[in-house]
Amino acid sequence: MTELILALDVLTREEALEIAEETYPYLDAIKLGYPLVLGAGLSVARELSQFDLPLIADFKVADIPNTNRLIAEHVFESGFSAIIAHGFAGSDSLKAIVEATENAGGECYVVAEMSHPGALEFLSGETAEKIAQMAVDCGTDGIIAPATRPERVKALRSIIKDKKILSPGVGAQGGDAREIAPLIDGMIVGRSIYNSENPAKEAEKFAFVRR
Ligand code: NUP
Repeated sequence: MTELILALDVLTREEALEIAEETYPYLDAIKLGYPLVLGAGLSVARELSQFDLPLIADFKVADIPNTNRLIAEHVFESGFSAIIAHGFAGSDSLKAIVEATENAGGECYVVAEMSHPGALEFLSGETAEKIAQMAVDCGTDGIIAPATRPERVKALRSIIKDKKILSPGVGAQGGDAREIAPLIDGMIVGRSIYNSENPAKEAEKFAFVRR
């Protein structure tokens, strides 16, 4: 079954807790990124841990190895169970995160190809495939690949095989949940759920599609 991951990109602690409270029965994980953490502080992760779901830190970490390690250690100490890194900084930078991830017993995902149109300018095609291969070689848990381009997800799957593909871009960015669900391990959905009139009902719909 494809997991449903809520991208909780609201800007305040109150909204985050409210949406999480409404939707958590339908979710397999919650992904937090800069919008919420900059708005509410990193401590919001501890507060969200009350819903007993894995928390993914989408900080797309892309620095030198030492800084990457410091960031990853801090992320895992703050209550997250997974971290998302960029791959373009190179294998030494990625290995530093993988090491910190293993020490913390967490998971690490690498962005192979992004879901928005501009991704095609730099981070797609052969580069994305090289990043996917690096994700395998460095021992990560999987990659992030675009729900907006199912044919690219299939190409990347042939490289990463049984590692996980988490895929954003469904709904607000135009990706189709039914088409992408069978190709991936986790469907990341943000605005279609948290901006809807009834987030719980919307989350339930996505939870149904992913089966
Ligand atoms: O390639 C990516 N595309 C993408 O949308 C990599 C990501 N991490 N994301 C994130 O997924 C994005 O930052 C947002 O948190 C979520 C998609 O949200 P939405 O388009 O469903 O609102």
